[in-house]
Amino acid sequence: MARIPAQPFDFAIDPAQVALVVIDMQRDFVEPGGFGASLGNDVAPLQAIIPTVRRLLDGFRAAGLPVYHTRECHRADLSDCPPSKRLRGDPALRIGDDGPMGRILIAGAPGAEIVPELAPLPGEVVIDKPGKGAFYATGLSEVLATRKIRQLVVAGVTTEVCVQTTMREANDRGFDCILATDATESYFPAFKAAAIDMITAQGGIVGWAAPTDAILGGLDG
Ligand code: C5J
Repeated sequence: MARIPAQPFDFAIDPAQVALVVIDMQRDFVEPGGFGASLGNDVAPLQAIIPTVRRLLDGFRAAGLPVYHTRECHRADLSDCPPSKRLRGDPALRIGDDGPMGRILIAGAPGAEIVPELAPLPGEVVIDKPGKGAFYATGLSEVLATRKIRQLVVAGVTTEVCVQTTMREANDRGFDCILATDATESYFPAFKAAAIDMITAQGGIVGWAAPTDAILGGLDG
């Protein structure tokens, strides 16, 4: 088992039990002209992590290790999008409304697709999730159990929303999680920093954090 230098202390990565989970690198969150940008967010920092997320993906693929992708999206009839979710945010542009890249966060809409640079390869599992966490109302637990995965490297957007929620869900289910700090991003730099602090505080109450190079070095080791 290789040791990855990480916060709050080294992470012992076990290639037999580890998987990469890439959260919601979807056009509507990341690309100019998408949902996130339409709400007035600067998407440039999210776009900037695409090459780093790609390096993580390529490292896991080259090592023959499992990779999972998630997409935040809903059924066309919105039966899986409760008012507690749909009615939050800007009333001018809500989940299910017609947006610049099709209906906002509806399965099958162009904006709900993963950015082409990070497109899943044939055979890679894509988890469509109606919640912020990747475990809520999805088959992710079962998929990971089938492969006997116990450790997750986590990347994607946004750090303090879907990434952090997924790490908390995973930790409660017994997974050791490490966040790739330069392969995750937020529209709000202070929220990203705070999320990393919250994850790693108190002896790693939610998990670990390390840059991509350190994680890939652990795969090599
Ligand atoms: C948000 C996400 N921020 N993927 N979604 O609404 O973090």
